[in-house]
Amino acid sequence: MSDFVVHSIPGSPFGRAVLATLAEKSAPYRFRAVNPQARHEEPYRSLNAFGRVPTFEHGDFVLYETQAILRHLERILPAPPLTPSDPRQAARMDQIMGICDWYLYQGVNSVIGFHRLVGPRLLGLAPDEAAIAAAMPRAHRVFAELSRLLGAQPYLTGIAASLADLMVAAQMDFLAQTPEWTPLTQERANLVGWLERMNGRPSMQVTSWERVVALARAT
Ligand SMILES: N[C@@H](CCC(=O)N[C@@H](CS)C(=O)NCC(=O)O)C(=O)O
Repeated sequence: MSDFVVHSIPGSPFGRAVLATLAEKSAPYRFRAVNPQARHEEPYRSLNAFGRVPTFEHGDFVLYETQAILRHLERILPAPPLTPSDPRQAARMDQIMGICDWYLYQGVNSVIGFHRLVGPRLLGLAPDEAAIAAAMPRAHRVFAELSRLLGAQPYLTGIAASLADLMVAAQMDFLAQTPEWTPLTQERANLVGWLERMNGRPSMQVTSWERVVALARAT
C-alpha cells in the first residue's frame, strides 16, 4: 500500500485534506506538484478532466474529487477510523463534507482565500476588496452553521476527529491566515478552539502550506 501518489498544488486546501488523511493513517505517499498554469494540459488533463487538484493515483487507479478520495482511503486503510460508527454521526460527517464543498469553499474560500492568499502569493495580484466584502455575508452564514453544528463537542461529529474535520480544517486554516478570520470568529469561539485542536494534530502540522512547498521542492 505504499505506492500512493497525490497530485496537488502546495497550499491547496482540498489537496491538504487528502495529505492529512494519509498522515492520519500513517500511509506513505509521493507528492507530485501540479503546475497551476498547465492544469488543463497534458499530462495532467488525462488524470483530471476538470483540471482541478487534488488527484490521487494508486497503480492504475486514478481518482479525483476530494470526498471520493477520502472515503476510498477510509475503505482501504481503515485504521485508525475517521468515520463515526454511529449512523447519525456518520450522516453528520457526510453533511458537513457537503457543506465544505458547496458553501465553505464555493463563494467563501474560493473568493476570500483566493483574493487574500492565492492571488497575492502566487499570481502577484492585489486583493479585490469589493469581491471579498461581497463574500462576507455568505461566509458569516457558513461560519454560523459550522459553529452551531460543532456546539460544545471537541470535533465536528463528536469526540473523535473524522474526515469532515480534516476537510473543514484544511479550508479554515487557509481562512485563518486572512484578516477576515477575526470578524468571522469573534462571536464563535468554539470554531477557534476547534481549529487550534486540529492544528495540534501531527497530520495538520506536516501538511501546512510551507511543509508541502518543501515537500514539492524535495521531489
Ligand atoms: N470538487 C473538487 C474541488 C477541487 C478544487 O476546486 N481545487 C482547487 C484548489 S484548492 C482548484 O483546483 N482550483 C483551480 C481552479 O479553480 O480551477 C474536489 O473536491 O477535489
